[in-house]
Amino acid sequence: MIDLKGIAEFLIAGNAQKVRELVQAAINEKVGPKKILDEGLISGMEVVGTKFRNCEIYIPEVLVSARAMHAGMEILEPLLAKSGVKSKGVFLIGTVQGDLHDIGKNLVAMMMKGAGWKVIDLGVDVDAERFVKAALEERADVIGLSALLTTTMENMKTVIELVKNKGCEARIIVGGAPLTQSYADGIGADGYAPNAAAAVETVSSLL
Ligand code: B1M
Repeated sequence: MIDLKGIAEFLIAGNAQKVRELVQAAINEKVGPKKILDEGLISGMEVVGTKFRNCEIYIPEVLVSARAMHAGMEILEPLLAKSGVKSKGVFLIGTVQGDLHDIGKNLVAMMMKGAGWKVIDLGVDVDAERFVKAALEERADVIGLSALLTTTMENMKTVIELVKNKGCEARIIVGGAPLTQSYADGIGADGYAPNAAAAVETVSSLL
């Protein structure tokens, strides 16, 4: 009996070992990788996102669930690639130039991956040229900019301007502790999200 619900439940509980075992068992039983992804891993990560947004769980629990998600994805990813399953789109993310904070950015990346996006993480201290070059090369649908410092959040505007000047059509979402919706509007971002769960919703609403 294939236990896709169990995969979701163990992912929510952050049990990477069990997620790995159940994903492998489902593959052995010839369940399609897309079905395992949607009804097991993504379904579990959606619950994690909702609980996080409602403050029923906190960052450590999300990180543990994300680790369980990775454990399942490690097995599934090659099969998904082989079966030609399409991701929801390409999401490029990085922390802007001068800023080394990456915990929040990593959470957003994990949640987006959990929601079925191909995520390209450029890391920290990423300048505008690198964002644009990568967005064009990878044909990014959405670029995510993270900043934790009041001094570096200004660098988001530089990225947004360069993206537009270079004719890159990717939409841009911004986030990070010092950001607000009105700041995001002021610098011409397409979207703003106050947390990682909201980022998934905002990105989906942009396309
Ligand atoms: Co730094 N730091 N820090 N720091 N640090 C802050 C941000 C600060 C508020 C602390 C303080 O003074 N109270 C302050 C900023 C003040 C300001 O600008 N007004 C500060 C400072 C000043 C500094 C240094 C300048 C300190 C120094 O050297 N004198 C220095 C700067 C280094 C640099 O970046 N160039 C520095 C260094 C560091 C460490 C390296 C030690 C470490 C970072 C480690 C790492 O990230 N790998 C660090 C840490 C850990 C913090 C605090 C304590 C925690 C940040 C964090 O990870 N929060 C922070 C104080 C605080 O916030 N309490 C602080 C948890 C994380 C999950 O939240 O990143 O906000 P957050 O992400 C959230 C949302 O904001 C949102 O979703 C996430 C999850 O829900 N989000 C997005 C984030 N990115 C998003 C992108 C999106 C959407 C949503 O779309 C793309």
